[in-house]
Amino acid sequence: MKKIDVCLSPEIMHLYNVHDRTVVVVDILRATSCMTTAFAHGIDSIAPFASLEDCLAMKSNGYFTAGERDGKKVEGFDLGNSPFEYMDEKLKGKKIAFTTTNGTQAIAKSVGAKEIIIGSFLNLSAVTEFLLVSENNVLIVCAGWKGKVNLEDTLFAGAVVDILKDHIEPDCDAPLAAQHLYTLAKQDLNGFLKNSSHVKRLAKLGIHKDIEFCLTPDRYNVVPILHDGILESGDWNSTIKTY
Ligand code: 3SL
Repeated sequence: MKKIDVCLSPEIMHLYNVHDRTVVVVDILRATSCMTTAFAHGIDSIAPFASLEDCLAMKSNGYFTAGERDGKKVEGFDLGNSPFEYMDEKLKGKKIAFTTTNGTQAIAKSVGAKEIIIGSFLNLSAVTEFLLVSENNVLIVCAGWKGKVNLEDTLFAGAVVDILKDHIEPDCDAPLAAQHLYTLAKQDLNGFLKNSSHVKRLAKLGIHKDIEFCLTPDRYNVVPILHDGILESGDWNSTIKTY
């Protein structure tokens, strides 16, 4: 049977061997939810960067620059980190260079994996179908917040483990812990996360509608996949649910 593991923080990535794994990078609030939304709305590709400078430099190559630091849009960037910004018609067919506090750092730390895909509640079923069909072992990498564990990424990991439980064997206790947590939370993700650190952080910035949107399962049928350092949309983009 294939194996599934969950890395609860990018700080402990060194404990995992990713060479034989499909890594699912997840940053529910909000980086990977934005990426999923952007592909569902027709952008061409996303180049993820850990550093602000590298991201900004892509402007001269015709890229839109996008992302945040500490939740706020970076000065001089074209776009911030709200999924609603990525629904804009003018982005169709465009290339985006993207950097965020945690999400794109987690992608950088996953390099070396057999395959890297992007997960969010928005494309939960598309991701689990993708993993089911693939022969690779799986590692879900939770972006967390500056090296610390967060609830929303852990809940997504738990949802994937729960859906795949009859097909993939947990590799250690982190997948089981995530699954138990998801079982407790799944009836009301919003309510469960009410007092979580990043929900409170975003609420202080007045970003309530993003939270609700990012916690909605299965809005989109896309699976962004990293090829030579660039995220592209997989072949799963057949039935896009309209928002
Ligand atoms: O850290 C990240 O990658 C972001 O998603 C954080 S925020 O939601 O924009 O604050």
